Amino acid sequence: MIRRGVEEGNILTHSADSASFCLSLLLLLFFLSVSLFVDRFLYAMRLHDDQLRDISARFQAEMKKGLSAESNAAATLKMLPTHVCSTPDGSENGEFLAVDLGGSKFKVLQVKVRKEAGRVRRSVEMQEQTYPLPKELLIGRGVELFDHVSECLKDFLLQKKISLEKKHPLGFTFSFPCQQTALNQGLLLNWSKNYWARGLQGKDMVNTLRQAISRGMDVDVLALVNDTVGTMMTCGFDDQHCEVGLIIGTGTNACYMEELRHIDLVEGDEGRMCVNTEWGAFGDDGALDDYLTEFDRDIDAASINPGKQCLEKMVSGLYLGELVRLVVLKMTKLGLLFDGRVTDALRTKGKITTAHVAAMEQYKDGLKNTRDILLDLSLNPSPDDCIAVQHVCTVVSFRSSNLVAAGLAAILTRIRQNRKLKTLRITVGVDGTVYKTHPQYAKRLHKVVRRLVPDCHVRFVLSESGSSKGAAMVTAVAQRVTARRHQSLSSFRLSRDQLRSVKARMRAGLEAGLKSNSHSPVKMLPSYVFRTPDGTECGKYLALDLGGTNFRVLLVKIRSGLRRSVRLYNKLYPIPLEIMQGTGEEKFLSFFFPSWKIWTKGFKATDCEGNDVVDMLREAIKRRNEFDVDIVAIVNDTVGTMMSCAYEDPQCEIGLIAGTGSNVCYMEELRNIEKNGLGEMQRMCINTEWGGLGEDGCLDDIITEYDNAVDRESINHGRQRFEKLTSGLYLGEVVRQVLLDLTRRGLLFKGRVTEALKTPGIFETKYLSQIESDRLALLQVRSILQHLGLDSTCDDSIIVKEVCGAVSRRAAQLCGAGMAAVVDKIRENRGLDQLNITVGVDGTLYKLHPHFSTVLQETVVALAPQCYVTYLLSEEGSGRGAALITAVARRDQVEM
Ligand code: 0WK
Ligand code: 0WK
Ligand code: BGC
Ligand code: BGC
Repeated sequence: MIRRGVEEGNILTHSADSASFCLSLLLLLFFLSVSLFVDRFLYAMRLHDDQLRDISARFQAEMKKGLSAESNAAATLKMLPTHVCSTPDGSENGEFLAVDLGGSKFKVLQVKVRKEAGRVRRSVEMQEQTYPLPKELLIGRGVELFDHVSECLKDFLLQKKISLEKKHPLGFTFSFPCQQTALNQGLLLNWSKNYWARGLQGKDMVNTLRQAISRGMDVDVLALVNDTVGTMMTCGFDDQHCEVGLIIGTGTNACYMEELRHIDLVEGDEGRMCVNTEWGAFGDDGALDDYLTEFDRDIDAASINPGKQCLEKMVSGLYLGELVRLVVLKMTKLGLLFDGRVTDALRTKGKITTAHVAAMEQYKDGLKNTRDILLDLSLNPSPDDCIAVQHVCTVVSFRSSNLVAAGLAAILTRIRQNRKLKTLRITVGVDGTVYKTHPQYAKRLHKVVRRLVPDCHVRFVLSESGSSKGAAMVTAVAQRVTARRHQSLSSFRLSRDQLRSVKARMRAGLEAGLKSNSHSPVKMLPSYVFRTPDGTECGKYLALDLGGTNFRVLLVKIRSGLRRSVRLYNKLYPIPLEIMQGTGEEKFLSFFFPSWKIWTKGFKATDCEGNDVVDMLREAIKRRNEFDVDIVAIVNDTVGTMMSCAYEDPQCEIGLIAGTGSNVCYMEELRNIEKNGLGEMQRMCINTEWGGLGEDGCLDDIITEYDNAVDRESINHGRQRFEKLTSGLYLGEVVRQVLLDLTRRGLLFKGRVTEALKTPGIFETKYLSQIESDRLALLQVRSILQHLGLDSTCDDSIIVKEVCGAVSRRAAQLCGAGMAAVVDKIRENRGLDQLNITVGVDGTLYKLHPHFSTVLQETVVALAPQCYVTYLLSEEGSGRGAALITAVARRDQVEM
């Protein structure tokens, strides 16, 4: 009663009759005098509002320092990005496991979030199990600590009869500072509280847990969450205004939703992200030195992490009891308490716990508890000793709540200023034994906060179910995003068996195409090139190179003999779209389409298909009547590329183009080519035109809805299906279709389908190469998207990069499967167990994409292990090859 009176400063109103009035007045005065005497002794711990405002201002300054990339390293408030970008939005759903490590209790939980039919609100069911955490594990080998976590997790699954076979998404609440670059990744910066397990600092805690878990359980660790973040999300489940998480427990810390544009350590400037302030370290640089007392210094010196966690050691449960003990010990040594008689117990570290402090400050039984506790310390307390010690507790715990209030005030002010609000309405989710169990802590804190930030309407919500419900929410979001994303991208992931079957289908296409009167979509066009160059070629030749990204005119000088060489001069000419899709007459000579067959890629000039292009070119040259050329050869770019490379490497018998289009040629045995009038040479180069594979539906099982959309919008609907899965003209469009779908489903670009995203051809394949380059930071991905008029967040950039990767990887694998079919056919043609062969390659996709060539080569190795394939990049383009072919043809004409 008296104590409450003192606390609230209105004692005299309670006692009506004169005698008891005098008694209570006496008691009050006695109480006050003792308290005042303690107040004087602990003057340095009694912080008034100006001091709190001063601390709050220092705190705000340090927050800014921590948010800025330049000063973060020096900042004590590490302001760690958590990659949690939104509070629960009602769509979370599913069953999740959660591990809660770092608080006073180590818990394993299962959280079921369900949307029941006909009910607006989702229900959350939780089952949990607390497991012991032997002290030696906290300071032993880190792997043993995580092995213990894994054993408890297994025990939990068995106990709760949760299937071990089923894959369980898991959210890991880990209450220590972690540097995170993603939700499912976090490097431990340092231990705190009473944890000091060896070998884990700097390690990824998600991987560490995954490695520990692997035995006999199928658990997918999807999110690493700090307990403050888990607490904010838990309270955010019921209160959308909850954007701050606060822990006052064994340790102390806070997180809040910061504007992304202020977080330098994360790319993106739209929206918000939750930042884990790790405020326990505030003061580690001396910023609180003028408020530190000798007791704080003693606590720090005796701790397992001296010099670290300055604020935490003034505030949190691991230290409050010890602070009280040190104060009481000092006062006793000074003869101010217990007549100066110090006991061993009082000298013993940890003998007064924070639970004791809470008990001593109980309204009703506080003094009695104090007496009992002091007796337990073998002390013989007088009544005023008890009052004094109780008041020491009050001063110590009051300072704690005041310091927390100062930190919170800094955070709330920053949020209000970020949002340019006059008044901020916000909820703070709280957890931790000190806040929960100390009788007056919460009230004191609320009061001081409201005094320090009157322009913030703050609601405090105690987290009833710990931080794991929140961790489950974060995991649910992660799972949903990942699942949806993976779902869209899973159709691009081809298994080894699927690739083997594509190889077999390509092989079947090659075989069928060689048949006379075949209708195989793989045209297998004879090139009439019977052998590769042998160095005897010589002469000066013109060459035209039409069909790739650039149209080139070349002059090629070939010298034979010892000083054999090929020198060429070339000039690039743009081909305006209106000519590509105008009349045939407006262009021609030696080019790279299935001559007198069909246009492919971006070409659609009229009156060409089915006509002899050599004639058309001759006509065109005649129409100009300015010069005379003798068109000797028409060569497909694959053949030109093979010849050009074969000039360097005689083993080169395959030409591959992975560029705007996609195609391959190779030296086939004449006996296998059923087409008429092909002479008695041994081999001939066949232009496969493999781009047509799938026109008969043989690829429909791997073709996705996105590919069909690209085909529908192309100028040659239903044609070149393999090409549309593998070549540069289309990959960007496939990516655009996937991004469009993900955006329409709200998984990307905040669901905003912009005109840019709807514009065919806007996502050129060159962007894939740029976006997938390992050197490119997410920021640059964002600037590419920006350039395309697509405003994106950092998560968006990650998703776009993943989509580009999935589409280009599939393209490279499919080309690899096709190439495996070709090299295995050549090997079998020649009855070889092993084939050594070189592929001449050209094309911007193969040359410029960071991973395409590697993935293609790896796929060939996997699907054609008996073929040792060397890849030779064609430096000079296929024009050189065309000139070499012309030289051979010329010489053959002369010899005939
Ligand atoms: C309960 C939460 C846990 C957090 C703890 C903090 O579930 O994640 O670490 O509160 O309070 P303490 O147990 O340290 O007092
Ligand atoms: C360069 C060759 C040309 C071929 C082109 C293919 O000289 O004949 O068509 O490569 O690559 P793209 O330019 O389509 O990427
Ligand atoms: C840790 C924080 C944690 C806090 C509360 C501190 O020691 O560094 O990560 O949130 O304790 O558990
Ligand atoms: C054409 C081929 C050419 C390939 C690479 C395809 O569209 O049909 O003839 O080799 O593109 O340029």
